[in-house]
Amino acid sequence: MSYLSKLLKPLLTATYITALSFSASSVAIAHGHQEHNANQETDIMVMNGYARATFPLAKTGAVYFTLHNQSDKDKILTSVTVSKELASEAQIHTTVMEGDVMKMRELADGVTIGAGEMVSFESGGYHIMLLGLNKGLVEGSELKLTLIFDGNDELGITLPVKKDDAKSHHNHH
Ligand SMILES: [Cu+2]
Repeated sequence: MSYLSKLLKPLLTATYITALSFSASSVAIAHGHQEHNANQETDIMVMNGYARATFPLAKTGAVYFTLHNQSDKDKILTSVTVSKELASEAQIHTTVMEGDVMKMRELADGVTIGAGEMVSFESGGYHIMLLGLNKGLVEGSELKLTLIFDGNDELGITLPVKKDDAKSHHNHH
């Protein structure tokens, strides 16, 4: 073996190892991100979530989404928390008819999502009520909430703030 090839061989090997470890760490980052989105701790998938945009001085706001329980056990959404910078409190509400009047009521025991089932939180039904908003909910901004299942499983979600869509207008009778 010539002097030159003795010198080059370890250099080439070192380059090869560097390239390999670089691609391995890229894969690890991408994989970690995917796991985060799958919310494997709770087995709950949050779909079509949004908060309804309000005028700037509004003190209350509503959040809607569909929860899909992908586990084989019933799960109870027991409470929801929101950053104190955004609002003073988040409550789980339902909408009931009292005579001809639609009224909202807090569900202190939460909402059960049966094993494998989907439950929609939508205008005129279940919703998350934000109380004591500091600056209203600005269209195009984002909102972070923590959903708590069975009293201790936390699921952090980020939802867009959007204007009322045609469907929810349809429900205002
Ligand atoms: Cu409400």
